[in-house]
Amino acid sequence: MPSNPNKPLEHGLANAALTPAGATVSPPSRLPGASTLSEANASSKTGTVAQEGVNATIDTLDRVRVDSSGQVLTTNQGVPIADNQNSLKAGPRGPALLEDFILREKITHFDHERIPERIVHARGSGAHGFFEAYEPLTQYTKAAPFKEAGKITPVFVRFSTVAGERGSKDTARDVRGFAVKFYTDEGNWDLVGNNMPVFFIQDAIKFPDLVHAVKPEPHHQMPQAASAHDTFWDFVSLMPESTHMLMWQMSDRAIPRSYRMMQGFGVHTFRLVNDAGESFLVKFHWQPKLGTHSMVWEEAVKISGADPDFHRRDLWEAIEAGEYPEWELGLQIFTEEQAEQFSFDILDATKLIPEELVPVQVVGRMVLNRNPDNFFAETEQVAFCTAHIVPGLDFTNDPLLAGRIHSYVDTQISRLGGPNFHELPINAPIAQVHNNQRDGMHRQAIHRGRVSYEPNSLAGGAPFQAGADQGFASIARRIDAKESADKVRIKPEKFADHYTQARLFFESQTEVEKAHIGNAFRFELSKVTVPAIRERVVASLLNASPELAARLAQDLGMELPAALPKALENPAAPEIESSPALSLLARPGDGGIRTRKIAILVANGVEGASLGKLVSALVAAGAVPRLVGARLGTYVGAGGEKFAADATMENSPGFLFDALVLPDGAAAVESLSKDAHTLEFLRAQYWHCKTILAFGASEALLGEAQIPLTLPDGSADAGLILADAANADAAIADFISAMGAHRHFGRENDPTAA
Ligand code: HDD
Repeated sequence: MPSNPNKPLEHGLANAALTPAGATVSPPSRLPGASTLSEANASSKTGTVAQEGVNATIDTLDRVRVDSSGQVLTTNQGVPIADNQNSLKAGPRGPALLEDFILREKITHFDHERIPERIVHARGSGAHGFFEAYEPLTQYTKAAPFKEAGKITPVFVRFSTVAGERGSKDTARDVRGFAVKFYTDEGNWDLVGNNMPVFFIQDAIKFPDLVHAVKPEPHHQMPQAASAHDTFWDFVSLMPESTHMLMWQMSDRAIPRSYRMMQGFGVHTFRLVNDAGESFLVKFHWQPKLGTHSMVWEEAVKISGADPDFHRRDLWEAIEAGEYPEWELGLQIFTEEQAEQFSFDILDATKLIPEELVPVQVVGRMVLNRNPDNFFAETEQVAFCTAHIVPGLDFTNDPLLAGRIHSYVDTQISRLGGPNFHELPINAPIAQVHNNQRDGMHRQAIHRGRVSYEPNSLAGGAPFQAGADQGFASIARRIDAKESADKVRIKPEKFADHYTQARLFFESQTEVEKAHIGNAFRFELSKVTVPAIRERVVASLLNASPELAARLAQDLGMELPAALPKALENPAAPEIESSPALSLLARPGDGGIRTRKIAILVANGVEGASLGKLVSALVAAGAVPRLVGARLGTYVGAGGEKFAADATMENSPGFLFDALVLPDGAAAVESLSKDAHTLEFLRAQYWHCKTILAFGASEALLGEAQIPLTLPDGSADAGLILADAANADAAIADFISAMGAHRHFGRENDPTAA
């Protein structure tokens, strides 16, 4: 089969002539006479009202999809292969022959199947979807996705960790990448953000240093996907501007429960530009519909062993199940004049704009509704570049952004093997591409005619400049209203305030979150082998939070050092001291349990009636119950009912589930109690603060696992529900509502802090 199934049609040939007998050729998605890749993808595919389950992006990939079902095996030249088992040899026991072009093509291709992994964000997962605008935003921007209510723009999104290599675990303590490619009618717009709204450094010139510090140490390539080592903390302790970001990175944001349950941020201040050429400053926020939820650290560590693909699997399974993850896009729109009044500089990526100063205005939603067909072709080859913006958007002078505008295009050239990476199907815009750029490695487009320059008369002057009305035009602005524009290597004054917002973040957390931040610093610094580095970190933190620094000094068994000298002794007074929106727990979602995974332990003799009711209630609430036994196969209940186990306690340990149900039935409880996995399962659920429902006789298992029935302060544990046959309905309802609270942190018991 030809690799392009539409080839015969493009050339006006009858299908039958080049198609193996019985095979069908899909209709051409490529327009006859089209001269570039993107012309195949008419933008009329957008602009309709969002339809759940329909995704305009993927239609455009039809021309490159290969369906080999029922087809004959061929070489890359389309030559049918008679034998794929034996290489060509001089006799059955003779030497293999150089002539064997089939063997050589296969091996040669295989030898080159890997491309360099991303220098950062190598580990990631992607999905297709769409963005839908709620209202026209034309008063602020002429950008295509915001032109009218109901406007649909296809997107491809890639989530990632930063430090680990391509095959590393998903649940590392790390920042998560949140990169969105909008295939707009007027070209591709890449919003390449993270799940945290600030960054470690203020100037791109420090990025290679930051990355070299956090990556495995160069002499022995350890540790993998972890910041808990000397070089990272050495660097950041010498860069106090990183303090605010360190607070975020040590918070539970760095161990999200799911990609579907984390926020995304564009980080930098960007510009919106309207038709009249007026510009407004803007920050981008993605808010997950499921709320923001995280793991606890010990759970993340264990999951990384039991299922290193935990987040990848979670995203994939949710989309396959039709539980499409959804985020709302929020904008903080503000003016230059407002920005000048702020106590911080909006060009400084280590600062955020508290929602109390500029509220977040929700302008649309993004739904991810299709998994990629092929990981390499889509998720690996997708190339995000901060330089990819469209008319209606513009940059600011953020010096971190400036470096990024260069870096992403540059890195794709080496990662994807040349300057034509925009022609890869996943990267090709749905807007048409017409320019005089030619040739280069792996060029796909076949340009017609002899003109590849401008101005020209031989092609009637085409392609023409669009002009400022239609085309992208950088807005004209004075470089700096206040100062002369001397060439300098200095920072604006407010950049030197490294601690005010670090304090704001810490003070905005709940007590539980503060404790987790402290634990995370303690863990990381306890892995640092050079005491002077630990001291420097604590000395720096003292400027942000004496409470945190004092706790750390105690936990690390060291004297509280003197505070690190500050770059700016008297920064401008902050507008606010606390911003509740910065707490992860401030966005619980709707309290529902959709897509939550629940383990129901089973053994022979389980009491079936309560389990039947439970499963129906969980499924009705959108949750995913799984029967977990000591082995796979069928178990027989007390009433003779049959239950098939979906998983075993060995292959799916307790920490992979959001909640646990222990069944009733004396015989079942007895056999479960004899299996050490049961008690491990139960303890993991309990100490990771998850909801547990124990039916009837299974209460005995709680005792065996030494699970306290009340919280350490003596109060009732809302996440531990005991049920008997009489109150089963009420208990199931309590279980579902307790699970909606996600975690029951009152159980936490930190020996060092005690
Ligand atoms: Fe970056 C990848 C996000 C600063 C240079 N970055 C990359 C990805 C994300 C971010 C999400 C993965 C994209 C994908 O899934 O393919 N990076 C950020 C954010 C930053 C940031 C939110 C700060 C606000 N990055 C940053 C700087 C530089 C880079 C300052 C260089 C000067 N980033 C890169 C890169 C990567 C990258 C080397 C590696 C792979 C790639 O671009 O495609 O160019």
